[in-house]
This record gives sequence, C-alpha cells and structure tokens, in this order.
Amino acid sequence: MSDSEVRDLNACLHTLAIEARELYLHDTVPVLDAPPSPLQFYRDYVSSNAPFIIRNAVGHWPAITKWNNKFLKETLGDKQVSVAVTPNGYADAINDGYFVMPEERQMKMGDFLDTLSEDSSSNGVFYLQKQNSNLTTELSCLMPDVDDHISWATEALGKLPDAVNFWLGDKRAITSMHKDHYENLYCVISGEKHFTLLPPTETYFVPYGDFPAAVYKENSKGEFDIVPQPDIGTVPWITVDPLSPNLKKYPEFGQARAINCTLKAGDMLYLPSLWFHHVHQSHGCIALNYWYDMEFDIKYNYFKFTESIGDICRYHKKAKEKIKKKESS
Ligand SMILES: O=C(O)CCC(=O)C(=O)O
Repeated sequence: MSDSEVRDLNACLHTLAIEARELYLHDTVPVLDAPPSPLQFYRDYVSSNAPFIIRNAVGHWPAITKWNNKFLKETLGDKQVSVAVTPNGYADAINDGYFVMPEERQMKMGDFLDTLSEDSSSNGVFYLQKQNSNLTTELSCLMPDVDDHISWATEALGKLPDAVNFWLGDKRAITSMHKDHYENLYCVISGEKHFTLLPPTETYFVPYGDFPAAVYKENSKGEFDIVPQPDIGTVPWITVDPLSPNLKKYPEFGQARAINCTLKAGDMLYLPSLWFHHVHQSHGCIALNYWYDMEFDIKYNYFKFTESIGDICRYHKKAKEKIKKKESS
C-alpha cells in the first residue's frame, strides 16, 4: 500500500471522529432529570451509542445509607472474596513491556477492609473488582439492599444483565483505558468515581500495542515480580495514559476529544458499549455496575471494520518507522 493510500485511510478515520462529534456527541455527558422510559433509553441512547448520567438515580437504595466499612465488616467480615493486588494500583495495564494482570488473592472481607484503613501496613494496592458478577455470587447477601437489575434497561434490551459487579478499593487503584462489549449502567454507592471517556468513533487517536501477558506475584522480599504467562500469548492494549498522555510518542492522541465526568453517591452513568474508559476513584469508593451484553449487530460490525482500518494504518506507520531507523543507523 502506498503512502498516499495510507494517508487517505487515515483521513477517513479522522473524518469519522469529527462527523460523530458534529452529528450527535457532546462536550460533556448529558444529565437527565429522571430515568428514561425503556423506549427513550433505546431510541435516544443505546441506538446512538451515547452516554448519560442520572444524578441520584439510586439514592433510594438502602445500600446508600447502610454500606460502609463497619457494616461490611460486621455482615461479611469472614466471607472469602477475590481481591486484585498490584504494586502500583494498575491492574490489567502495561508495565515493563508486558500486559500485566493483578495477583488475585483470596482473602477474608474483613482483612481486605483492613488494607484500606489509614494505618494499614499492607504491601501493595488492593482492589475488590472481580468482574464475574461478584455481587450476585461472592456477595449475594448484599443483594436485598440494591436492585438486581435496572428495570427500564432490562425492558429496553430484552435481557437481564450478564453480570452485576461490586467495586471497592484504594484511591491508588486505577482502571486503565479499555473498552467492553457491554451496555454498562454504573452506579456509585459511596465516594466518587472519575471517568475519562472516549467514543469508539475516536479510535483513530487511540494508540494500541501488542504485549506479552504476565501477572504480578509478590515474592518473599515483598517485591512484586512480573511473571510471564506464555500460554495467554500477546494482548492488544492501549498504550496511552489519558490523564498524562505522552504526546511526543502518541501525537494523534492530542487530537482526541475525551469527556470527563464524576459520579457521586447515588449517581448512575450509562456507559455505552465499546466506549473507551479510564477510571479512578476516591479512597474506599463503593460502586456497582450492571453489564448487559451488547447486540453483536451492524454497529459492532462497523466498529470492527473501523478498528481493522486503524490497524492497517498503524502497521504501515510502524513499518515506515522501522525503515527510517534502519536507514539512519
Ligand atoms: O470502576 C472501575 O475501576 C472500572 C469500571 C469499568 O471498567 C467498567 O465498569 O467497565
């Protein structure tokens, strides 16, 4: 493929991002006064793949006033839970040329909660974040304090959520930028969550690399080793940190239009499928998300097509850089 053909493809991807911004996206996430009807949810948001926030959407749930460390310790202190442990707060992120997953530890809920206390001497950053519907499995005794699904979403989407996940952790725990194939209804119970969002139409600006998989493992000296996982192979992952992007290395990202939003206790975000998101939080923030599997329809098809075009452009850029490097050495 010639340089000018690659430039044409890049220009198409650029136009895609700009047209989506002009046609239906906003600079901020729209805030609704009340939950949408199932029809409004489907017609105005799911089908156009556009997010919204409802302030205090779940303020009436008993969880909002009940769930705090004391209550969780009293009711669940002896319960075994899966906790993600990392040296730096980044689970599922790039470190030292690897895509590194957290060390997954089974521990008592009470011991996990102790790691969040101010005087904790625990080594590493602990995040209860297992995305296997841990609310309905490991923590099912908390279910009476919340809804087990979001009724208008269930009706609109014609299915129940695949997973309801419980998130609680350290303020240093960061979820690096990624996307999911779920329609996500994200609710904060206590504390604050900060989201950086990018629609899938901005894919051109988002740099990816392929990294061999690894996991963290704490050694006898209390250091975290990065242990390669050759059985998993390589994982494509986003290389840029949207909060402090290295624009020298990833100049395209400078043109991306990220949308930031913060959710407080009681708030709900509709995070549409395939949107890139980076998440951080206040210390001890508790949240739940309802993951409804997306429809693998033409929208998904188009996204995969766009992604493939982006991969071709990146492949050519890398190949050109290699040639340039070879020529100058
Ligand atoms: O709360 C977080 O740390 C991450 C949430 C997330 O990635 C998701 O809801 O898909």
